[in-house]
Amino acid sequence: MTTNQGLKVAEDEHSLKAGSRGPTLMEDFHFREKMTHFDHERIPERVVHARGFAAHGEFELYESMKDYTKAAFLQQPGLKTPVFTRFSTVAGSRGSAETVRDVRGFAVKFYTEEGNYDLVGNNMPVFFIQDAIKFPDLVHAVKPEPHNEMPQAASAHDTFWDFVANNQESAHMIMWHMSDRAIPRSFRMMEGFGVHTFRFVNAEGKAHFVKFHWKPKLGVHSLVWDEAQKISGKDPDFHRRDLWESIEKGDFVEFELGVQLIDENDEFMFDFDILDPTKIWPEEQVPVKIIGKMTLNRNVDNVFAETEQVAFHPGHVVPGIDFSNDPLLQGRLFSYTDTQLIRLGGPNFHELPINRPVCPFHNNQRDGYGRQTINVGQVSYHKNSLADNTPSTSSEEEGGYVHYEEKVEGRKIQARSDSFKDHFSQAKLFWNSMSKTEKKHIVDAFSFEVGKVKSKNIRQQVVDMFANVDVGLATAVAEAVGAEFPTDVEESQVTETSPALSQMETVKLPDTRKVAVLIGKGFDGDEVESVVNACVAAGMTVDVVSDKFGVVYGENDLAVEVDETFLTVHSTLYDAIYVVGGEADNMKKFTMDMVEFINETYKHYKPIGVASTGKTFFDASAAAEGPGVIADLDPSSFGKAFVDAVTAHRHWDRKVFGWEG
Ligand code: HDD
Repeated sequence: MTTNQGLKVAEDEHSLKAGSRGPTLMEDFHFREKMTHFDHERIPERVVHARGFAAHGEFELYESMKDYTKAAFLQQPGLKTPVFTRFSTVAGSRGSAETVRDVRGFAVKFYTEEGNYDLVGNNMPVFFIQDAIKFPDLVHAVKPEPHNEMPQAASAHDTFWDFVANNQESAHMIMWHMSDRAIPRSFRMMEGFGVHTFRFVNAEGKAHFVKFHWKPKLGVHSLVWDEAQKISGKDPDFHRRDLWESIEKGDFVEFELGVQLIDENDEFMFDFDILDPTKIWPEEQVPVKIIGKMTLNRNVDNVFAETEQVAFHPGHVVPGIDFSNDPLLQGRLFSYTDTQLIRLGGPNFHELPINRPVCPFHNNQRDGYGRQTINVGQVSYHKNSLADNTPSTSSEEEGGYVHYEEKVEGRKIQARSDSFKDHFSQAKLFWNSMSKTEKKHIVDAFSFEVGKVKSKNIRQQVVDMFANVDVGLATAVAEAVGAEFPTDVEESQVTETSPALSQMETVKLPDTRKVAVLIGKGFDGDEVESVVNACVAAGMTVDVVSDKFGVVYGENDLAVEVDETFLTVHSTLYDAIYVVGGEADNMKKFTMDMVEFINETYKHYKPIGVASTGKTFFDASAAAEGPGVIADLDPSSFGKAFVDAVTAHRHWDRKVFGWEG
C-alpha cells in the first residue's frame, strides 16, 4: 500500500495522535489524503437512467449492409466489434429497486475502427413525447414529487398522470408502459429499439431511413406485477444479479440486431409520419431484417469506473449512419454531452478508459478538468504551417464524416407538423394486438397506477383520454378507480393488429430458467435425482431450498447440499418450483414456508412439480392440479413433463382469478 504520491504506507489502522489517548494531528498526511478522497467519492447520478448495469461483449455481423451503409463495422460478414452495453431503469435513483414498472434503457457502445458508435435505445419502440423541448417536463412529472420526494421509481402518482392526460401524444407509449413490457423478467429477455428513424448512407451517397431493433435469443418475457413488487423488496438487485450470474456461469447473453429499412423515396407512403417518435413501423408492413448478433460475455471489473462513468450519446455516429429530422432526436443531440459535463466533471470524459475509442484520436481540443493526454508541441490550432497543418482533416474517401446533404427549406416556426397529430391510432393497434391475458394485465396496470392518483379530476381525465383508444379499456379502468364511465367519445376505429407486438408467441426456452427444489429430510433420492438431472440437462439452474443450510439426507442416503433457505429466498425469485417436501425439526414452520412458496408460485402462473413426498404440502396449499402442475407421474415421464412445463413459462389458462381461459 502506498499513498497517491507513491510513498509506502506503514500504518493504516491508527491515525497519528499526540499520545495513545490524545487528539489526532493535522500532520497525518496519509489520514488526510485517505479521508479527502473518500469524501469526494460520489458524483451526481444520471438525471434519468441512474440505476443501471452493464457488461462487455462483441457484435458480429451476419450479412454485409454495404448496399445501405458504408459504416465499416457493417461491411464484412463475420467481423467482430467490441461493445459495452448498459441496461437501466429510467425514473428511479441510483439505489432504487430494479423490477419497478418503468421503461428500460438499452444503450450499446460499439468500439469501431472508425470511432465509437452509440445506439442509445430503450426496450420500447416509441416515446412519451414528440419534441425534446418537453423532456424536462416529462421527467419532472414522473420523478418523485418535489414537495415530499415520493414515490421513488414509480409512475403511479398524480403528477405523472396529470402530465399524461394533458399531453396526449403520450397515449401510445402509455399503452406500452402499462403492458408487461414495463416489467421484464430479465435484461436478457427484452427487446431493444433505437426508437428514432435514423439514416443509412452508402458509399454512393444513397440514403435509406432505418430503425434499429435488438431481439433477445431467449425471447421476450415479463414478470407479473404482484411478483415484480415483491421482488423489489426480496431482491432489489434482481436484474443486475441475473445478468451478472448468467455471464459468470458462461450463459452468455445474446441479442440479434435487426433493421427496418425504408427507401427515401417512400418517406410519405405511410399513414403515419416516419419522423414521429410516438409511432412504430409495424413489422408486418416493414419487415425486420436480422443483420448480426451481440453477445455479452464479460462482466465489468469495476462498476464505478465502467458502468457509472460510461457516457453514451446518440450523436456518436460513424460514416454511413446519419440522423433524421425527428424533433426528439434533434434535441437529444444537444442533451447528452451537456449532461456529461456536469456528471463527469468537465470536458475530458472521453479520455476515461471506458469511453476511449479503440482507434487513435487527435484534434486541437486542449486542457480542462482532469486532462490526461499530454499534448506535445507548440501548435493547437487549425490551420497552421508550424506543424505542417496537422492534425489534418480527412476527405470523405479517407473516412472523414460528411453530413448527409438533405435538402431542407421552410419558415422558422415553433409548431408541429399536422402529420404528428394522430395520437390514438397506434395506441389502438397496440391494444388490438394484445392477447386476452395481456389486455387483462394492461387494465390491471392502469387500475393500479391511476388508483394511486389522489386527484379524482386527474383520474377522470385519464379515463376520458383512453376512451379515445378503447372504450372497453377506459370503462374497465373507470370501474376500478371509481371514475365516471366515459361518454361522448371518439374511439379510434383502427381494427388492424400487429402480431409482432404481442409477447404470447415469443421464443420459449428452458435455458437459464431458475428452479427451486423445496426439500426436507427423508425424500425419495432416485425420484429427486432424476428430476434434477432432467432440469440441469435442459439448461436450467437448480437451487436446493430448505429450512436451514447444510446437508439434507434422503431415504436412500442421497445427500444434497442446501443452496438457500426459506429465509434467504422467496418464490418470486424463481421461474418454477419442484415440491419435494420431507421432514424438518419444526414441521409447522416448514409446512407454512412450503405452502407460501406453493401458493405464490401458483398465483404467478409458474410451473409446479410435485414429488410423491410433496403431495401433502401441495394439498395443504390453495393450488389445484391443472395447467403447469406436474404431479402423479411415474419417474420416467415426470422429468420431461416438468421440463416442458418450465419451457412453456407461464400457464395463463390456470384459473387463479377467474378471468382466465
Ligand atoms: Fe435519454 C440517458 C435513452 C430521450 C436526455 N437516455 C439515456 C440513457 C438511455 C436513454 C438508454 C442511459 C444511457 C446510459 O446507460 O448511460 N433517451 C433514451 C431514448 C429516448 C431518450 C431511447 C427517446 C427515444 N433523453 C431523451 C431526450 C432527452 C434525453 C428527449 C433530452 C432532450 N438521456 C438524456 C440525458 C441522459 C439520458 C439527460 C441522462 C444521463 C445521460 O444522458 O448520460 O442526457
